[in-house]
Order: sequence, then structure tokens, then C-alpha cells
Amino acid sequence: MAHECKPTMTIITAVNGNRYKPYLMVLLNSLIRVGIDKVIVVYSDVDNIHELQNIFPQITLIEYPVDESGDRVNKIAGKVKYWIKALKNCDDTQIVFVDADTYFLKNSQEVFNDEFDIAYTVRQSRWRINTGVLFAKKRLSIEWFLEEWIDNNRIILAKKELIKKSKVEFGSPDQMGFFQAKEEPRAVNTKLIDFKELPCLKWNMCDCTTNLSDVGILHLKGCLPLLLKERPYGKEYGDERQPSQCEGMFDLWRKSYKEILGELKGDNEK
Ligand SMILES: [Mn+2]
Repeated sequence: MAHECKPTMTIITAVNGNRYKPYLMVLLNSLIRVGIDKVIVVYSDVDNIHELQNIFPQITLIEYPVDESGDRVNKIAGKVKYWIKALKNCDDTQIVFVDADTYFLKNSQEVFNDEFDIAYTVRQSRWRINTGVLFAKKRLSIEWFLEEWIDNNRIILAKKELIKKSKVEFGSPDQMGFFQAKEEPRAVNTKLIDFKELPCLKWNMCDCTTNLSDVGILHLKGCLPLLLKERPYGKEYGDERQPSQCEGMFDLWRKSYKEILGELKGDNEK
């Protein structure tokens, strides 16, 4: 076709607070390696975040006002709110929403060859859905879906029993909120969303495996002190994963982090 142009893809992520900055740095580094050059980062309360623009000129940084209310719900329901903000600033039709603690090993463009509006990842685990990685084709309904997801999070977080249920059945309130938005859509628009399931093993690998050759996206899952070797591995810290299996993934992350710290240092000395 004469006017057909190659579809592009934007990665959207969010960071709230300084402690997520190392994750973001490594994520950006991984994106560059696999040739993804459009990234929108919505952030709050991160020191010197603009220094990252020197090493990753292709990122768009959008500041989200720091939540001064101290509202716990706002914090927990937060990620999706940031994603919506990014979505409003995105002109691509193919979007990958990811947690900052993810790491791309492959360009994930191939996922968009399939038909869907939203593709989410599932695994063989007590908690089947993991919302750390989400693929979406941009339609108005996607924004509505994200709004319904936030509303659900708020409803869950307002009731102790629901919080408990969400942790037991879904691993977190946020994952239960997603499940409900998908299963019990309210608006006509969101009822028509076409969902697709993707294997976590390939597109949101969080259970650790020694063989990373088939993996497209890794998900470190909140173990920064362990990654930075500030504490040893241990069940007492809530780690469910086996350290021997995770070492490959952790080493990859550490190597990348060191590399960027070096670049930032070099940049500051210029
Ligand atoms: Mn995560």
C-alpha cells in the first residue's frame, strides 16, 4: 500500500519516588539495546531525573504532582493514574505499559501482530494475572478501561475484607482491580474490549528461570535491596523465588546498572 508506514510503539512507565530511579535507569538501558526508542516516563518526586535525558535523549519525561494528601489509596492505586497521564501524551497506537522494574530482552513489536485491544500476561501461579506488563492498541476505550480499573482499586482499598481477599486471590489490590475491570466492565465502550492472554514466561518473566533465551521481558519484582546487595536473599524478606534460579536475571540487572552509573559519572565530569 502506498501510504502504509511502519507502525511504531511507545513504552509507558511510571516512577514515584527516588527508590525507583535505579529500576528506571536499567529499564531505559535495556530498551535502547533492543532498539526501542519511544518511551514516556511519568514521574513524581525523583531527584535529578533530567540527567537521564542526556544518556537517553529519546525519553519524554512528564512530571506528575506529588501527592501531598498522604492518601494511601492514591499511592497504591497510583500506577494506573500515571499511565493514563502518559497515554494522553502519546500519539502512537501501539503501547506497552510496564512497571519500572522490568527489563527488555527483546523488542516486543511482534506481540502487536495479533488481534486484541489489551493483552495481559498470565502464569501458572496462585496469582494468575500479573499486571506489570500490559500491551494495548490505543482506542478511547482503553482510557475508559484504565479509569474503571482505578475505580475498582479505590473500592477494594476502602474495605479491609476486600484488601485481604485481593491479596489472597490476586496477590494485590491492583491485580484484583484489573481482573474486575475486565470481567465486570461498566461502560458500553469497555464491554467491547477484546482481551488476549500472553504467557508470563515470555512477556513478563517474574518467576526466574536459568534459561533466558526465549524471554522477551523480565520483571524483577521489587527486590531492589537484594539487587543492590544491601541485604542477603532470604525467605524472611518475602522472597518466594529461588536465588540460584534468579542469579542470571539479577546479574544482568546489576551489570546494566553499573554501566549507566559509569555513564552518568562520565557525563557529570564533562
Ligand atoms: Mn513490578
